[in-house]
Amino acid sequence: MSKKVIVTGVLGQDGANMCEYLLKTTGHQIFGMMRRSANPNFGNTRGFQDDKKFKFIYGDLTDEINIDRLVKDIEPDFFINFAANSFVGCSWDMPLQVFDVNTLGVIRCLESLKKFSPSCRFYSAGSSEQFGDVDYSPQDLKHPFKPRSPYGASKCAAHHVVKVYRESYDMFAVHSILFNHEGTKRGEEFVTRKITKGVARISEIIRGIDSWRGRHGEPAEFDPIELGSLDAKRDWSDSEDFVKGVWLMLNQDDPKDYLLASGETHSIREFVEKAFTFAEFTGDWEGEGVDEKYIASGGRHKYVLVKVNPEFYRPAEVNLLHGDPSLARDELGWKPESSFDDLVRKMVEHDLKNEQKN
Ligand code: NDP
Ligand code: GDR
Repeated sequence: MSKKVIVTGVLGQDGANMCEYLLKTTGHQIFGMMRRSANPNFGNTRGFQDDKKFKFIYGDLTDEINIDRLVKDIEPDFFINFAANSFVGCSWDMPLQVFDVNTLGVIRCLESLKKFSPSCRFYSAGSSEQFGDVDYSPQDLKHPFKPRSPYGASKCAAHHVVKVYRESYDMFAVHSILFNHEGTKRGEEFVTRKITKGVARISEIIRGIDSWRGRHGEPAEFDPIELGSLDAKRDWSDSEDFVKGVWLMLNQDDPKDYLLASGETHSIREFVEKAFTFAEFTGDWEGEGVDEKYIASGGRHKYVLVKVNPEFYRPAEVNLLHGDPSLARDELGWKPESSFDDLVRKMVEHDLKNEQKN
């Protein structure tokens, strides 16, 4: 039977991937919530926004009148909340806004559902940032919460709130922990997309110049990719795999929190090397700390591909994240289809193609 699904954060990465997945695999009516903006970017929704089963709705998690009205009017069967201020890096600059959206926003959704659609199944997007300064690896659901940023703290608070509503009001509400997940819809300020966009830009410039091919000509001129911590390690997966896992969680008999991760960890440095490899460049790291650079090897010129800019260091860093997805594998039958190499290759190829079109 056709169900009604509200997906928040539809213009973002996961919201768009979830809508796309549900439109492909279910006959459900999907309501994609976007907030009002003067110049919205529909890049992530273009592939499905004209589907008859899809409808945009305006909503903002900071406005309870708005959430109440939407829930009352639609009476959703599923409410999948991907909306958030999701950028850890800016959360020190706007901690109140981060808590307003990421924590109070979750309370607003739960309150509306409790009042107007109590049997609706609610998903809240938890984060590996909740583990923060980790005690052991790989992290599982028993790992204590030790957040290192206002963002991480806001997601810990949301985690407790969801549990309280589940236990107090018998609601189907889950807040499952997602480790980093990326893809071609990823925002450009996140490190993976920043790297793959940078690789595509630099690759196009260098390849457009004869000197790289060993002929004559001036060296290419370009700005290197500027990064902060190169040694931080993350457990990266593909967002398209994760939305399938979230949908499985929402279709269990009983509400329960899970953890989605690849089970592997890689440093930013490794991501850089891999991304350049897929654009057919190799390089060597030279220097240390803020003077460290990634220099292209094998060409006629000593091109600096990446350099460190301390502006991108964080007030407190999460140095290592490495998740244990075995519970989701054993109980949901979920496992990621994309490997680390698949993910990096897909993002680089996508950005190279876009760069060539420009
Ligand atoms: P994005 O930043 O790509 O998308 C977040 C979306 O939320 C955006 O479309 C944004 O709108 C919307 N939004 C922000 N504030 C509000 C608000 N006040 N009201 C309504 N909508 C709002 O994030 P992702 O898709 O990557 O992440 C989805 C969720 O998963 C987030 O909750 C994130 O914290 C969490 N998460 C993500 C992980 C990842 O690696 N991607 C890992 C762990 C958790 P606009 O487009 O207008 O800016
Ligand atoms: P993260 O993702 O903070 O893990 O949060 P991000 O890609 O921003 O950072 C990952 C790591 O890379 C280091 N880094 C840089 N990061 C950015 N953005 N820009 C840089 O130039 C740069 N240089 C190095 C960071 O310091 C960090 O260690 C993501 C988000 O999707 C959250 O919403 C989500 O909850 C977590 O993943 C799990």
